[in-house]
Amino acid sequence: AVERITEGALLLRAFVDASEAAQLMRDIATVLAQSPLRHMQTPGGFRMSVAMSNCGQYGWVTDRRGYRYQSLDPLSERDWPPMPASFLALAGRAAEAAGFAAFVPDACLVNRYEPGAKMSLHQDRNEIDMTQPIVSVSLGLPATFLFGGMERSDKAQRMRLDSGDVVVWGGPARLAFHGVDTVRQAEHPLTGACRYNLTFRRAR
Ligand code: MD3
Ligand code: FE
Repeated sequence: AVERITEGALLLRAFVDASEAAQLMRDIATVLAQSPLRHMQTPGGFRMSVAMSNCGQYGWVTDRRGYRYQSLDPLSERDWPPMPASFLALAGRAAEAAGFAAFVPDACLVNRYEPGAKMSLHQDRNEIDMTQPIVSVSLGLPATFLFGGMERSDKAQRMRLDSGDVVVWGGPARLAFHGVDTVRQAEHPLTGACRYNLTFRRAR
């Protein structure tokens, strides 16, 4: 089923089936064996509750110096791991279903939420070409996604994202404020006690 969240944003419920999800989890493990999850620091000096890693040509990082994309993993000082074929195929298929032809992401941020983790309202504005969509894939524990407006002070809509749900953000929605409410303790057969989110972007 496809739901329109707002102009430019489509929610593809249960877009990922169980066998594809299992393949994605194997490929996440391969990525994380090379570039482990870590709790990055915000420019203000706070430790993020979400643990992150990346794959693809560029990775999103934050530290005391700011938010940015870079081609080297600051932990390993090596390239990020390559984007697995399963990731590229899913991102392209989801973007196409939402009307974005030929989406080829050069960055994939892997977010892991343990119970208690959250992501405060923010905009994604480190990418160069804002006409390129962002594709996000949820796996494991459910979360309440917060979708605000174009101003930080706009009241946020809340929506539940379940394992297998995919959202494609483009057009006017691309610069909307968004976040994730605190993930609640539970167990999921795919991931155990956590939620993974893959966000596919065109950084450069
Ligand atoms: C709306 N991640 O990594 S994915 C992020 O569930 C991020 O981990 C959340 O926000 C997560 O930056 C939300 C959904 C999402 C991703 C990018 C967006 C929504 C977006 C960009 C613009 C508008
Ligand atoms: Fe975001």
